[in-house]
Amino acid sequence: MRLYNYFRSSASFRVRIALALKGLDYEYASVHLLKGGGEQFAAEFTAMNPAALVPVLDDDGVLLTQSLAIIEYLDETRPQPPLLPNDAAGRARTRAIALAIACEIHPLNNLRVLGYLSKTLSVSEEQRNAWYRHWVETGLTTVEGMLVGNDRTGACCHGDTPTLADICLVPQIFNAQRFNARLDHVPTVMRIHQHCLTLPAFAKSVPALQPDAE
Ligand SMILES: N[C@@H](CCC(=O)N[C@@H](CS)C(=O)NCC(=O)O)C(=O)O
Repeated sequence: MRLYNYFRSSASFRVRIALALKGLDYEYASVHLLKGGGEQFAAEFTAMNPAALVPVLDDDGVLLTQSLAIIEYLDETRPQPPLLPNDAAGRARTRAIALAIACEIHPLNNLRVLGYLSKTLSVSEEQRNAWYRHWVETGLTTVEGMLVGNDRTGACCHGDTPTLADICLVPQIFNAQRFNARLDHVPTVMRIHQHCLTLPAFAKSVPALQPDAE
C-alpha cells in the first residue's frame, strides 16, 4: 500500500491513524502542498485525484480518495479491529461526530479556502485567522455538545476504544492548536484528545513524526 499524503494535512493524518490502528504497513509518499505552488496540482497527482487533494491511498492498484471513504474501505477489507460500533445507532452516532468535523469544520479551514481569502479576496492575515478560529471554535462547540453528558461517550468519543470519530477529532485539534484557536471551552473534546494520544497508533501518526515533517 502507498499513501500519498502530507505531514500537516489533517485528512492525511486521519488515514495514517486508521492504518496504524489496523497494523497495516504502507509506503509514505509525500505530496508537498506548498512547494513549487503545490505538488497536489502536478499532472501525475491529479490523474489519481482530480480534486488535487491529499490523501490518496493506492491499495495494490485500487486508487482511493476522500479520507472517510478510505477509512471505511479499510474497515471493510481489514475488519479487525473495527473502527465503527457493531450497532446501527452507535455507527450513526460515530459517523455524525466524524462528519461534524470532516464536513462542518475542516473544509472551511482548508489551505485552498484560506488561500482564496488572502489572495483573491485580499483579506488580511488577521481577518483570515479570525475566520479560521471562528469556524473551528464554533464547530468544536457542537462536537463538545455531542459528547458531553452522553452515556455512550467513554474514554473515546464512543465507548472506550477508538472509532472513526476519534480519528477525525485528534487531527482537527492539532490543526486548531497550530492556529491558536481557543480550546478551553471544549473540555470533553480535549480529554478524549489527550487520551487518544496515549495510544500508539495515534502517537506515531502525529505530523512531527512523519518523514516529510519540517
Ligand atoms: N474531504 C477530503 C479533504 C481533503 C483535503 O482537504 N486535503 C487537504 C489537506 S488536509 C489538501 O490536500 N489541501 C490542498 C489544497 O488546499 O490545495 C478528505 O477527507 O480527504
